[in-house]
Amino acid sequence: AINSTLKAEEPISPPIEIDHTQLLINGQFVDSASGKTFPTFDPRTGDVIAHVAEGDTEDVNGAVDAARKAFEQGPWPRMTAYERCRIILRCADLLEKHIEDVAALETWDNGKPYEQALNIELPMVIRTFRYYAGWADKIHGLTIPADGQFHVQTLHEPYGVTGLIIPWNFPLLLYSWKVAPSLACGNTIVLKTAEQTPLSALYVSKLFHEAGLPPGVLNVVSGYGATAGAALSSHMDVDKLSFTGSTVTGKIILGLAAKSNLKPVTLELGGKSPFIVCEDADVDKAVELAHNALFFNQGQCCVAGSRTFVHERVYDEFVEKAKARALKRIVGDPFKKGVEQGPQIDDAQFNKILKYIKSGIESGATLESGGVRHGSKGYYVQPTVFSDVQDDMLIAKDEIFGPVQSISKYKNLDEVIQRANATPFGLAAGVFTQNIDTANTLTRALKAGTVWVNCYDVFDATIPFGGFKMSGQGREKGIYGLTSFLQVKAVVTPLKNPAW
Ligand code: TXE
Repeated sequence: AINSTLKAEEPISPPIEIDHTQLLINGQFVDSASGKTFPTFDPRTGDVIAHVAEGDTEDVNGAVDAARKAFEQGPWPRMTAYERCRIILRCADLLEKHIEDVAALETWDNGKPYEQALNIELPMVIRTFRYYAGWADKIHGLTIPADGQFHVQTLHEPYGVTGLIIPWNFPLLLYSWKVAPSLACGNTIVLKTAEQTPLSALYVSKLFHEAGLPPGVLNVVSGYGATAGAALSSHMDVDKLSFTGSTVTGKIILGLAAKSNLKPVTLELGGKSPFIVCEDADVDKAVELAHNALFFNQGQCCVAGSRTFVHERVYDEFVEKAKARALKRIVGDPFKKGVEQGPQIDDAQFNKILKYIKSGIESGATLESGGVRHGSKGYYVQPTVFSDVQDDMLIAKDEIFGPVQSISKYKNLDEVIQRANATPFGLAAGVFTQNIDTANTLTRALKAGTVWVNCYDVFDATIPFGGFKMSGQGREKGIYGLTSFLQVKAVVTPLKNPAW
């Protein structure tokens, strides 16, 4: 069991005992069919935390069979919606009871600050489960006054077996955005976690079985993308896919879905989100917001405000203060109290980020702070700020997914609108102004799935989230996230006695 007496201020090494490393299929923890395992690493050191069962095609097939059986013959879609609601609520209660253990597991596997996992993310996960539990008995169709003598109604039905593929940057939060609405609608699930962070989903899915989830409803297959992920995406008996990850992988998954059974796909992909600081902005507040918009979660956020556009009138002051703020950022062991930034997820991401920093320097941006690794072990990167960033530089175009802030100067609103939209991405945008007309102009002009005005990273369970352009298809959270797990059936019945 995980040591629940863990104190945030005491870095723990080795932290905790890992209970669950096998695949979870049909309510049972089992080894992979091949018997193979893969290591998951502690990003603080690069040391192996545990060896986890490595799922592949045969395991995915078994998990899909279990999910199919649970959907066609099991109690889950047949019980009353209120009973489903209560099971999901019990899941949330159990998660709340074990919140410290789960947060510790998340930090250990991912490297995110323990305080962030405990106080921000896990409460959001619990809230998401409760939010969607509440929807379970409020899903209903319409009656439609069609032409002719017919009674016409729509039934909003679950798809059946849903395949969920999630990344490593917010393992449990993204788990909740997909698992909770899928369950509320009465679907069954095969979940493929990211190979970097398989642990917390196994722990929490086990809790959910304790809460009364019938076997086969929620199956978890750990493993790699090109094997287990591809097998799930191209499976002929998966009815719906929901994926969060890179745009490159999103395209592959859409292709696999099209080539197999044409299953519908929801995609939440990468971003290069503009954060626009207008000339009338409160600079101190804007600096703090822009800092968090970029550096939160080690910069590993799909919505990271990774293009900071600052009006020329406040530009110099902004750059000075952004640099000072980055230099103050507390980087260190994510289990220590007060730490704002832990290590990046793995050596691949670490090296990718350092390469982009090098390219920023070489292309002529001004390095204001950071620029190198932090310490000598693990995957820590110093908070890095570039100013004088030009739109054609790689650091202004590609998703870096690390603690690298890029600041550019602009002169007027039309120019910044054009530049902010000149990207294939369209996930989010931030607007910082005290002028309501400027805010209204920007919120309408920006091509992004979310625009935050004088705030950033507000992620309530009720607010729809998703991308324009190559940042994705469909929406998660809120009622939009629910409907993406439902299909509509029109039922038409002749009226025998049209007089009534
Ligand atoms: O992502 P992948 P990676 C971006 C970010 C990051 C880059 C690469 O820029 O630097 O992507 O990260 C599974 N069929 N984002 O390589 O490949 C994989 O196993 C089916 C943004 O980690 O997209 C994992 O479970 N599945 C993003 C998931 O896809 C496949 C969050 C995500 O991995 C697969 C993460 C395949 N062929 C990275 N290949 C965000 N939107 O927040 C991989 N997977």
